[in-house]
Amino acid sequence: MAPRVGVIMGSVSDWPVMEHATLMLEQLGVEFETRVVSAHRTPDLLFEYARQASERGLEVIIAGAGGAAHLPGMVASQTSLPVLGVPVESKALNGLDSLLSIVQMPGGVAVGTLAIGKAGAKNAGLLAAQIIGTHDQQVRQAVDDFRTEQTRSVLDTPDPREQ
Ligand code: RP5
Repeated sequence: MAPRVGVIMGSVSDWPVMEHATLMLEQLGVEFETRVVSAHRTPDLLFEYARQASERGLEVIIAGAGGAAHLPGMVASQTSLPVLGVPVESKALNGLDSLLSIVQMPGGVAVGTLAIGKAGAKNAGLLAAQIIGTHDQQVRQAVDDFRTEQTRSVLDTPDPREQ
């Protein structure tokens, strides 16, 4: 099946975080591709990837980056597909720099910014599936089933000492 979600990241060093987006997509049965695309080190590739994304059949792009995290915003400038930005923890500032770089977009070019790190990557996968679920009943059902199971697992172990 052709990928429906592009999971891209500024460096291979982002993979341990961004992998959590792909694990969620896998769990929900959404096809995806993964690529290293750097705003600073491979700017031509960034433009090519973003401009071709829609015609290649992608429906959502998840972009993770750390530090001076320009990748999500620059991708969003080149495509009207929804772009979900994941701030990756940086060594110097723990990801606060990444978060602010991604979230503070100028009005008129939208990036949906998630939480810093693993939770953000996981939720980016989930949100991508929810976006696709607006027009794909099977994916919507997979999201609903995931949430039902999540609720059940919390209710089944109400005592934290029994975890
Ligand atoms: C960013 O710089 C990447 O997204 C990564 O989070 C950060 C550090 O990259 P490496 O020096 O580890 O390749 O562009």
